[in-house]
Amino acid sequence: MNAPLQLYHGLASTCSKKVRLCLYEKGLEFESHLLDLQKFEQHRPEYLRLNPNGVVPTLVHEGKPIIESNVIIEYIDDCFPQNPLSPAAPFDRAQMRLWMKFSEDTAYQAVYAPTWQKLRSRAKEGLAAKAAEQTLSRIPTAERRERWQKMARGGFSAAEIEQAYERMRVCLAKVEDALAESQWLAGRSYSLADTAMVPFIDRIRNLRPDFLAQGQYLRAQEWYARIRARPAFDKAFNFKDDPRAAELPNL
Ligand SMILES: N[C@@H](CCC(=O)N[C@@H](CS)C(=O)NCC(=O)O)C(=O)O
Repeated sequence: MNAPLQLYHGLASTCSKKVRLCLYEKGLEFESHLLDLQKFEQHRPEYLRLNPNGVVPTLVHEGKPIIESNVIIEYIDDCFPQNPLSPAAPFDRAQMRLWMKFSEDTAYQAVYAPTWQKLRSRAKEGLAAKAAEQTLSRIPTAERRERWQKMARGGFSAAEIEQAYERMRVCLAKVEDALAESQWLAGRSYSLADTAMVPFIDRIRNLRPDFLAQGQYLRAQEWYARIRARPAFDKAFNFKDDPRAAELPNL
């Protein structure tokens, strides 16, 4: 472990994609530690010492762990002045932070249930009758223990998946509306607002391509295409810079 920046992350994880996108936009090198989330590597004691919530991502900078994807991307932008990703005007910065909050409060909530459902079969070993008790006992927060317990018992209900789809439409409509004014979500340039939101729009597109078909949400689609065209996108979303990437699922 020599690089000043160490990233503990998941290949398919939206929150990890957010951080990888930020690191590549800033042109920063980092050492990768991919975790297999369906093999519950995020609950290993050595990882919990870095991230007591037992979730990815975690960035370790010069030996100090930073958790929470939105906090991490702001931290990166604060530490490394090249290619600034926060607008200069205080009002635009406030908009940027509101988008970051929305990405966590609504966009993340829109995608996690269908995402977990899709990857559930990979977790079956750890959730099988005999193993489940031990797997669940290692999960540090009640919220995640309940979620994994639900997975062990058969997954999310049709109503919960439907609620997620409703939230996806809310996200798409909000992005679409915001882009009536500008090409980017906060201010006149690409910022952490776009960085925080694009993994969720990408995931919605993956889970429900029909929501973006037939000429719907055209401004959001053009925004997504603009971000995809940036070199950082491919590096972050089709991440290959770790031998483990070949053995893990991506979405
Ligand atoms: N608020 C946290 C959420 C992190 C999170 O939920 N990470 C997911 C992957 S996107 C995870 O680690 N899931 C595995 C688990 O919950 O056991 C952040 O933004 O960093």
